Amino acid sequence: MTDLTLYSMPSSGNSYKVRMLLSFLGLPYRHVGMEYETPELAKAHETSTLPLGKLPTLELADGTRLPESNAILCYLAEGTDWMPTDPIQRAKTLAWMFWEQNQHEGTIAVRAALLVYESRKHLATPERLAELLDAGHQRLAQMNSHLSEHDWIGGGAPSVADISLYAYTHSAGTKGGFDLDQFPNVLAWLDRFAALPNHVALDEIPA
Ligand SMILES: N[C@@H](CCC(=O)N[C@@H](CS)C(=O)NCC(=O)O)C(=O)O
Repeated sequence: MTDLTLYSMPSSGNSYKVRMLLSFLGLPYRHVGMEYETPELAKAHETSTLPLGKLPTLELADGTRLPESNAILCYLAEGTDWMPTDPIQRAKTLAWMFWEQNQHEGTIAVRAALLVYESRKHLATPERLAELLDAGHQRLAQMNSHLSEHDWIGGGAPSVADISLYAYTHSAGTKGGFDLDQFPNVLAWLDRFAALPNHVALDEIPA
């Protein structure tokens, strides 16, 4: 029996972030998977299972449900090596996580979603794809520049900021059509991250 239940979308990077940290921390959890446009997700909306109407949502032992991937990462990482205690380091780590949501996800994940999900394909006009390609490459260039001086996004050690940014960057080439070869520091960081003990792949879903 486990205290944690994760409502998550198997194909989504936001849900992947939480599955990744739960694995790094060795925390057992019950996984409730819901894909786009499935009866399970429709039911979750009808019954208001998801506080902000989105996945991932983490349910704690007392029934509290936490939404927002990066907020869940912060909750789980509290008191562990994944969240810096020094206020400046912590603020820098959080800054990258806010940037992930307001700059990175909206370009890199959105372009991949337009190409991958059937229901979004009608929105994938050549103009929109070109605009997102350019914007995504700019975001990757920012990461590449930062990673020329740091091994990890938050600085000297892996943190929740790395988990947050890894989720959609690792598949930016394969799903989003971005040219990662232009960004060698990003590629080296992806390899470093994937070599961490207990790293899980996107499709490694608990039974
Ligand atoms: N900012 C949120 C985004 C959550 C989000 O948009 N989740 C999508 C999957 S990536 C979802 O739940 N879609 C299902 C729906 O909207 O019905 C987070 O980081 O958790």
